[in-house]
Amino acid sequence: MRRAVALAALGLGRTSPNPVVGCVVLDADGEVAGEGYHRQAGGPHAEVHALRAAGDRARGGTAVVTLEPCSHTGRTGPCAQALVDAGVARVVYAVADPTDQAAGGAEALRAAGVAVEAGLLAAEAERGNEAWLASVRLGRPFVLWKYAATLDGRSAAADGTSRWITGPEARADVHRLRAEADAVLVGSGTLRADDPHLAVRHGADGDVRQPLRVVADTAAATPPGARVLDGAAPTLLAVAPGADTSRLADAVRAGRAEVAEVPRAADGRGLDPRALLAELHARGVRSVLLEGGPTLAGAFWAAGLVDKAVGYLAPALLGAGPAALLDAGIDTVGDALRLDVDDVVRVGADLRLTAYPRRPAAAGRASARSAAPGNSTTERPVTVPATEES
Ligand code: AOF
Ligand code: ZN
Repeated sequence: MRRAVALAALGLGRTSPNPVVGCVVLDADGEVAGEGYHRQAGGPHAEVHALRAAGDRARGGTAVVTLEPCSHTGRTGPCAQALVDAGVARVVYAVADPTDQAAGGAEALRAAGVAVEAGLLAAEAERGNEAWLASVRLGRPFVLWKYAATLDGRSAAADGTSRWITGPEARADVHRLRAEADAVLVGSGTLRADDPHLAVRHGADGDVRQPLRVVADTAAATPPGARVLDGAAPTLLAVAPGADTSRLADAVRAGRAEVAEVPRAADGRGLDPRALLAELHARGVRSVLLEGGPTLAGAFWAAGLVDKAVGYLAPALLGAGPAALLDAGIDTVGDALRLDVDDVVRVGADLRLTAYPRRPAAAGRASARSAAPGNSTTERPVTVPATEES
């Protein structure tokens, strides 16, 4: 199962709106006969890849899958039936399928005489599929807030400069987060200050799937020359209803950006974060990397819409300049948003801290908790390995 979870992770960022799934088929002697993972939505499911690789050796064997095999005919046939047809004697899966559409695979397998076991390494498999599981349970994309700050919590200096607070290793790590996300989101303030590109750097093999670049651009003020409008990756500009989009017309006409109207927040400041997530969800986005800036992040935290936080902390001090997070609707320390630290590692000269909100969104709180198992059940010690992460 651990191998199946690792296989599933190879699909991160490529399978939306579908889950990441890994599968290992063992032959009747318990030897690995075939492996597979879900590579892209609409393509064969993990079980089908693994069964194909195993061929006749699947007969009398065991299929180990990170997610309950599906029982529906969607874009591909039911995996439960494919497992039965291949003569698999036993199926071990980690996490039950939470969708109405595909659930019921375990029952179908049992009815066909296959031995079925559920829950093996469920916490690890849940973690590996946390974005998709949360999106199914919450009905909106999973939101990962990423920030970089100095040890005194500042993301820019007093003069507004913010480039390269963290080192190259941390920045490379951010590209990994981007590649795993369906969409990368920034506010118009960050766009104006940093003119970020938001695309994923191509690796040596050039095999990279670009996330949707999204700008919360309330007033449609993105300059025509902004780097996000370069066509290197799809771009969505979310604007308030009735905003004057004439500045964006050229980019839209050239197919370098799309514009979507999203309702304003109730307080009139910026767009409604929940409505923005709904717009993205409707476009197939199941995970969002919220990259900044502090105002937009504050609005998401205030709305209880952040599911996970990754902070890159540089061993540097500024003493003045904006904080990594601005107004999140908190006036008194008793109302502080508390998080549970999942892990802390060194990344180059910097620290990377991963944490889950202890009290997630009021709506769907229980679901959000169960989507992040480390958050509730498994307390993990905080360790800071001396070795650098590559
Ligand atoms: C996958 N990959 O490896 C498994 C899935 O859109 P469809 O017809 O491919 O069906 C998608 C559903 O099938 C998905 O939401 C999940 O419930 C189930 N299992 N899906 O994309 C896989 N095993
Ligand atoms: Zn399937």
